[in-house]
Amino acid sequence: MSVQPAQTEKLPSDFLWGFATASFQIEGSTNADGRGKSWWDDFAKLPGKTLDGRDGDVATDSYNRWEDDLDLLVSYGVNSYRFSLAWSRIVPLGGRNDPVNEAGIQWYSNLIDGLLKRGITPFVTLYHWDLPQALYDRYGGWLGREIVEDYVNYAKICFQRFGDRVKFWLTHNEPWCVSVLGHGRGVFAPGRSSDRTRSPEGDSSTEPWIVGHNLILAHAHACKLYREEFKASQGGTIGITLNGDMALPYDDSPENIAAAQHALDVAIGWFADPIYLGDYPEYMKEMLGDRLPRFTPEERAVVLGSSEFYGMNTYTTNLCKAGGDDEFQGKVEYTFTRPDGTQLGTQAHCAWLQDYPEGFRALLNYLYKRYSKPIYVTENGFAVKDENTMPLEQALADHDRVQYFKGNTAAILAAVNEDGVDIRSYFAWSLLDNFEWADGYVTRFGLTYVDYDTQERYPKDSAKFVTQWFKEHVPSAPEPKKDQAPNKEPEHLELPQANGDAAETDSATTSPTVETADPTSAVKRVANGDATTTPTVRGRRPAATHLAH
Ligand code: GBH
Repeated sequence: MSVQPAQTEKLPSDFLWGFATASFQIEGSTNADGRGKSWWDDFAKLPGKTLDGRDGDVATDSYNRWEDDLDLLVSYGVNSYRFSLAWSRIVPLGGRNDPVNEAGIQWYSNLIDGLLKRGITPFVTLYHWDLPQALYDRYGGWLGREIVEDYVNYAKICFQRFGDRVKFWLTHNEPWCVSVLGHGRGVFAPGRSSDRTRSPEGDSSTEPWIVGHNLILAHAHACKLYREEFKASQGGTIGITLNGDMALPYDDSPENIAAAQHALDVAIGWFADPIYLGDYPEYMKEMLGDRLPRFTPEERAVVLGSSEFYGMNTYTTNLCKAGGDDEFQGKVEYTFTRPDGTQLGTQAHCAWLQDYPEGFRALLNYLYKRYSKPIYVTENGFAVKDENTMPLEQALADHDRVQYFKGNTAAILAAVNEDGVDIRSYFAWSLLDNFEWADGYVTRFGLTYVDYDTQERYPKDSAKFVTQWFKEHVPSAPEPKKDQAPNKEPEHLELPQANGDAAETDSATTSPTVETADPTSAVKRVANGDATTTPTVRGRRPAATHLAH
């Protein structure tokens, strides 16, 4: 104990860290084992919907390569992995009276067992944007109130079949995106919009708000079911994860200070205020009038307090100026250019993303103060400019992404230890380069490079940075007394990730020996046994592991 570094330099020992993915972005095999269509299957194939004209039929082929992917996670030494379930693999037609697909359930069951066997805690999203196509055909998907019952039925099947092993549940990923990008801007499936050059149908002035309302109700009823029927016996936790970037006023003018709050109200408060505080933000009610659905007292009772934690996906910070007529940004204009002409941070490949760790720390504080919930950071990541056109060696030396994670890990540490924010997880987006929705495969968010011609995976420098950083900052769980070797220095100890769950699988099974997928061998471990630390690990401490002020 006494040789531990000062407590302020560490995160709690039960801190979950790892990488995140989503079913449609990695699985491919869209026709395998009875999977039903999702609305992204055909949408991606329509002309002009993805930048490179490519779709999700193969993606990173993770439906076939899942064991390699899990071994990659082991080579990284993570203690958790966030992934999503494809609703249409489990209930191919989606509805509450439709057949259940045992082959789809089996595939996820194997994945979950594979994680536990490797000592990795599964963190599971029920819905990451891949709605069963049949539900859209039947009643317009999230536009129809019936979706609440169908979603709850699907959630129930997942709790019944996986809840013995899954203790961390996310209902939805980023409902703002489903509402706005799917039904307002029309850039994501189902592509609805008032813009008739984009879509033959849709009403951007009403549909996003209806969709958002139904997403909130579906989430809330799934949480209610979990708490009433599963939580006591299964002992897990459930919540929603919201996208949302920090909003700072462009300058000191009162209208721009107000604008930054309006931006937060629509980006985050739209969903978070009803769920954690009981109603939509006043600003949204004013802006939208009767286009914004209202909660009945019965609905409010289910919605308020439904999420047990704050699930946080965040990428950047916007400078906010009052004005414009974009309701999806709260009638606020975003810029990265400061009044003096300088840029807020390093520009990513996507126009909407610059690196600004101070904003990440500010947002952690804002959310903790406003919603008073433990925060699970479920996504955070960066796409290096033009990485897709670089030769492999150059792409692997992803300096800008390393800088991004250096800044944001330091921000996490400061928020926990200096600001007192209760943060319980960090998942970097993403384990792999993958299908980046409307960007196709052009924009790469992976900390592992994927060569789409061969499906080979190559760890980027950022993967080495992040894994090393968390190994140094999340203390290993205390070793049981009898096993304690008196002369070992704490930093040499690497215990298998002990989350209790692993014990539920057959511990007599021979642990697979993992040939590390990392050609540099910076991190190399043996699954579920005594982890080995290669000398290179200790020799490769990155410079900026502590807050640089
Ligand atoms: C996440 O969304 C997703 O969960 C994940 O699937 C995705 O791969 C990852 O990010 C990387 O993009 O109004 O058109 O300018 C990120 C949240 C919110 C980021 C909307 C882009 C502005 C889009 N996104 N935001 S637009």
